[in-house]
Amino acid sequence: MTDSLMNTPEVNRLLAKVGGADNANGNARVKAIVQRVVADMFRTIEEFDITPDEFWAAASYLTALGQAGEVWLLIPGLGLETFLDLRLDEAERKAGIAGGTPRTIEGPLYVAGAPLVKGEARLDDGTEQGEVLFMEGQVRDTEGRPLGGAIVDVWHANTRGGYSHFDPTQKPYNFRRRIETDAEGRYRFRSLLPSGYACPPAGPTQKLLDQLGRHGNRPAHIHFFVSAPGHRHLTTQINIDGDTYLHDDFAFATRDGLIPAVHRESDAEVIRARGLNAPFARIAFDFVLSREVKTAPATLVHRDHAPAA
Ligand code: MBD
Ligand code: FE
Repeated sequence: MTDSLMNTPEVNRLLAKVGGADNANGNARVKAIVQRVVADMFRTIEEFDITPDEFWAAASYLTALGQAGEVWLLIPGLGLETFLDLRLDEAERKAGIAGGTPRTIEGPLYVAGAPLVKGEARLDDGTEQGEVLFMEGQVRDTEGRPLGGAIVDVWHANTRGGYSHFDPTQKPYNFRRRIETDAEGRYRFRSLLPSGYACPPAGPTQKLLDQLGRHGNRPAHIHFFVSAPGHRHLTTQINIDGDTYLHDDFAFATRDGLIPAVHRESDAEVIRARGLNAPFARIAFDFVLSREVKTAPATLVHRDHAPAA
């Protein structure tokens, strides 16, 4: 475009003023970033010849997104949360960190302060029918040494894809526990196989996804924070194999190494021995934590969470 306003003296002066480049106050990093982002918006408006009506529709959209509490939902939908993970992966590669369980995004539905139990937990409260899941494994370091006393903080959706706290029909901390590993680094829980999550169909996130020709579904998954003193905090998820959206996640969280086999146990003896009367699912999954190092960015991310109930 030959008649660009970008880089004209007038727009350059405007951008410098906007970002406070002409004053000595404020925060230098914030100033530089704001100036860049606003300049990028100017350029986008110009390049796409965005009309005032379109611009104000976007302003209304952002207002609605915040009012609906969906900022944290659109972020993974736009791949931004995955991009942050890719950057952490890259930083770890550069620092020579390798061999740990792959990370993937936290997502917006963690609640701090879930009940802490030793070794073994039941995550469902028994009020819901569904396919029983037994999941177990070991937490180890990259040398294969078991990490006893590690914390496996697990959370997942119910059989309708809803998360307690955000879904008022569930009791507090349903499908949420912190499990402390035993001396052999083992954890184990009984739960129900979750269903995938779908963005609220009438919400602003889905409204934008519609404009992009995209769905707002996630494959069924289980979230984990895994931590042990002296080791890098792991944020990850496993996917339930066989889900329609396994490789078509609106939040881009599916990764190699995070799709364990789901074994169906249909032996009548085994079913009875577990006190059940129907076939159940079984997943084995071990977590491997890397040693903490000073040369790589921290993986314990500080972000706002839903307040503990
Ligand atoms: C979820 O359960 C989730 O994990 C993400 C990333 C986004 C929306 C719902
Ligand atoms: Fe989730």
